[in-house]
Parts: sequence; structure tokens; C-alpha cells
Amino acid sequence: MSQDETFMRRAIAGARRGWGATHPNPLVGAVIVEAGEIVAEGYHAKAGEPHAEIMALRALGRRPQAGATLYVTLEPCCTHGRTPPCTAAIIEAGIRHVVVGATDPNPEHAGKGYGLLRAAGVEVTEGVLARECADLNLIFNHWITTGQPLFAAKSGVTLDGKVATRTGDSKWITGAEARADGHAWRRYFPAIAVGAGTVRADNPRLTARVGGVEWCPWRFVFDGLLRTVTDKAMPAVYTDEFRERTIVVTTPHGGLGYVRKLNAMGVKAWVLGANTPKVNFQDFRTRCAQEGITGVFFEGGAQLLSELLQARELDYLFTYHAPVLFADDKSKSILRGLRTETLANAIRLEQVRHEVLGDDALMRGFVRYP
Ligand code: AOF
Ligand code: ZN
Repeated sequence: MSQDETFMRRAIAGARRGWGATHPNPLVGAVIVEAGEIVAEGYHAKAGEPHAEIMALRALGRRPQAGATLYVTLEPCCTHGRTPPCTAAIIEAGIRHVVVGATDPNPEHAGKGYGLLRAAGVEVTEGVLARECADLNLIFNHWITTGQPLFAAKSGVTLDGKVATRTGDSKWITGAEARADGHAWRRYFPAIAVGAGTVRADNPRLTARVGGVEWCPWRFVFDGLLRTVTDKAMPAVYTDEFRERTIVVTTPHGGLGYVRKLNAMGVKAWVLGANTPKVNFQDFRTRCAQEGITGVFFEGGAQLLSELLQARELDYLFTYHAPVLFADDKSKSILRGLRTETLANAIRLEQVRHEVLGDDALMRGFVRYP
């Protein structure tokens, strides 16, 4: 590993400290190096707060030495957003060498930051661990280039692509490491979505534990007919301390009375579409974009994921593969409902990443429809 890569790895590790907390902004880390030593570090913690470069300069607390180099995982910004441009702060601080990981895909920046720095006489090295740095920002990269939320789904499957036995036994197919990784990705997304069937069967809380603190994303329950609203015990997501973070996504077929009942409990409801009792995913996407929800992590069940895929609205797929076989025609597949005649009209993943997690393996990537 080159020295540049070593310092960039450190900046990446710093960026990760903002994991899931920076939406709609990216994860960004920075380190300042003088005479081959790291003398300051910074990362972007939250939208509206200073950028990684500024945090590193502040941590240094003095003027950088003449030969100082700034390492940053993302091209420094050059516009006035919620905060002033980092390019100006870098030039002002007298930094003469900047090493960058990924180019900022934000059309307002994309390469302009490099140009501005160079015009001011700053040496710029681009593309150090560019792929790793870009991979930090699956959601941001998608959002800033398309204006749309990233719809991702997670599943844990056997080697034969099954998620449950014929009797419905599914706990647990994957091991502890894979499940912990799934939780970490849950924390990455600002919102999580499940179907009515999953709420009724498992009554999940859909929170994540981070550093001993329970964190709650926006929790979407897809329930076109409001089957989850009952006179008996209500699901945890409608009654727990985070219920104001729950949004039921439904249709006019769900019934206005039930919507009022939910609202009275402090639970929000989005009534989308009109003609069918199934929620229209395009309408849902549009509403998420309007509300500034940049990514949704669909965790199940199989019915919801399959509908999302059939509607060609799934953007990204996480699949944890366990070394287990059911070899039973009557066991349950995660995704179904399509007719795939030839390999040429199969759905494929792109920009695929593989990770080994104990005995299991994660394969993930962007979904490309034929
Ligand atoms: C950086 N370093 O740490 C971040 C950057 O509204 P603002 O001022 O926070 O600007 C947000 C934009 O700045 C965002 O869309 C992205 O292009 C860039 N984010 N850039 O150099 C950082 N968070
Ligand atoms: Zn900036």
C-alpha cells in the first residue's frame, strides 16, 4: 500500500464515523499530514455542520506547516450550501497539496473543486482509493445525480435461493456476523420499509442499536388495506416511543377511519394511488423525494420485495448467502413473480461487491433490468 493509500484509508475510517447520520449529505473524512505524520483529522457528522476538511483544520488549531498535505475522501466543495465552500478554506489555510479519493458527483461540484484549487496553485492528486471512497456514498451518489431515493432490499438466502422452509421456518438462515452486518446497513439508511404481513407475523421494532443507544429510522409499513390496524393489540411500531417515526403507506382502500385512528395515535399515514389496493411504488418514490427521504431499506417480506422487483423499482440488492441447502421445491424463494425465459432477459447486479462474513457471504449491487 502506498503512503497516499495509507492516509486515505485513515480518512475513510474517519468518514465512517458519520455512518447513516449525514443525509442528505455524503460521508466524508479528512486527515492533515505533516512530514509523514497525521497531525489532525476530521469528518462530516451531520448536514448543516462543517465539512470534513473544516473539521480537520479546526482540529489542527493552528496554521498548517508549509509542506502539509490534506487527504480527503471526496472532492472539496466549491459552492456555498448550508456551509461555505471548502476550497476557499483550504486555500486560505495555505495548504498546497490536496489528495482526493472520489470526485463529488454533485453536478454543482463534479470536477470544479479540482479546477479551483489548481487555479490557486494547489497541487491536486485525484483518485486515490477512488472506488472505496465512492462506495461510502451509495445513497448520496444516487440522490444527488437522479434526485430520487435509493430503494434497496435485503435478504438472507440459502445456496438454493430460499428464505424459508415449506413450513415457514426461517430463523436463522445466516449466522451472527451476517445479521450484524445487515443491522449496520439498516443504520446506513434514513428509512426502512416492511410489508403488512411482516408486521403481523413478527411485530418487529425496526430500530438499530448504535453505541448502546437505540436509533430509529423512518419506519414505513406498506399496508394497502390497513390490515395492521386492529381493535386488538396494535403492532409495536404504532405504539412504542418512536411511533412518530412510523409512516403507514396505504391506499384509499385502507379506509379513512383507520387512517384517523392511526393519526390519533401519533402515527403518520401516506394515502397514495387510487385504483388498486396495492401501493404504487412510483407514487411512493415521488413522495419520498418530496419529503427529502434519500434512501429506503426494504427488509421484507418476500411479497413486498417481489412486488418491488416486478414494478422495476428496486435499485439495489443486498443478498447474504448461507452455506445451507433446502433442496425442496416447496420451500420459499425470496423473489418471484417474473417470467425469465432466457439469460438475456434476466435481471443482473452491477458494480457488484462481495464480502465474507463468517461462513456466509454478502453479494450486493445495483439492479439492472433487461
Ligand atoms: C465536502 N466535504 O464533508 C461534505 C461535502 O450544504 P452543505 O454546505 O453541507 O454542502 C453539501 C454539499 O457539499 C453536498 O451536496 C456535497 O456535494 C458536498 N459535501 N463536501 O467537500 C464534506 N459533506
Ligand atoms: Zn465542503
